[in-house]
This record gives sequence, structure tokens and C-alpha cells, in this order.
Amino acid sequence: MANIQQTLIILKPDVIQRGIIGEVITRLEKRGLRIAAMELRQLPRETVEQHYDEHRERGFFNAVVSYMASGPVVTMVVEGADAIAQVRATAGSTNPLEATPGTIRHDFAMGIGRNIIHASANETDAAREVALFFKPEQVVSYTRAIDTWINE
Ligand code: 3AN
Repeated sequence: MANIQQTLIILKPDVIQRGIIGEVITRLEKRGLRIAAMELRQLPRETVEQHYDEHRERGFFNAVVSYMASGPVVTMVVEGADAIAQVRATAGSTNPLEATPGTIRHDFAMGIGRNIIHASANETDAAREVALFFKPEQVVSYTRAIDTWINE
């Protein structure tokens, strides 16, 4: 049985400003992931601070909060077999300089402070982050005819 998971993705403000929303989402769809929720919104600083709470004591905390609140973002829930690890692999290393060619962060970004995509790190974070950004009724779980060609 496939281990179906949901994970929270944020397309950061530079994705919207650079006009590459479609290209980034296409990477995820082509992997075989299903979009279960999606919304364009301006995040209040308080929500970003809550999201990155674990990094509060880190030197980059204020920088990352300002970056994430600097313009609209696209928040998404995507679903699929082992979706949390699958999306992290497609996103690539946190520092685009270390990301493997073919990953989103390698192919679309150059700096750790502008690394264009957030993806939940593990099941605990995914559950907390999905609940932070979406009400349960906004997350739509479904199957597609093509899913049997993506996972047997
Ligand atoms: P990831 O998003 O890959 O799980 P985390 O959780 O270590 O990475 O970092 C959260 C976010 O904080 C990163 N996506 C990045 O935007 C920012 N960040 C992390 N490390 C740095 C750094 N050294 N300098 C600037 N921003 C950073």
C-alpha cells in the first residue's frame, strides 16, 4: 500500500515576482503529486513568525520573516505517495548553491536567502503547517484516473 501523505508548500514571494508560479507547480505535477489546496495570499509577519518559530534564535530569523512577508506567496497542500520526502527531493537543498541540477532550488535560485520554495520537513511539521495555513474543509483529498499509472 502506498504511504499517502500531505505536505505544505509555500512558493515564496520571489516566485510570484519573477512570474514562475506555473513553472514551479509544473515540476510538482509532473512528479505525480496532486494539488489538494492552493491559495495566493499576503502573509502577515505574525503568521510567518509562527511558521518559522523553531528558527527564532537563529541569526537569519528576521531576514527570512521579512522575505516571506515582502509580497504575496502561494500556499499549497500537495498529496501523494511519500509526498513529504518526494517534495523535499524535488525542492533540493536549502542552499541553492548545494542543490542538485534538476531540483527546483538549483534550477530557479542562487541564494539561500531567496530559495523560492518551502516544503515541510517531516510528518509532524507537515501536520502543523497544513493546519496553520488551511482549514480542514479547504483541503480536498481526491484521486485521479492517472494515479494508477503513477503508483501501482
Ligand atoms: P528548509 O526550508 O530547507 O527546511 P530551514 O528550515 O533550515 O530550511 O530554513 C528555513 C528557511 O530559512 C530557508 N528556506 C531559508 O529561506 C532561510 N534560511 C535558512 N538558512 C539561512 C541562512 N543561513 N541565511 C539566510 N536564510 C536562511
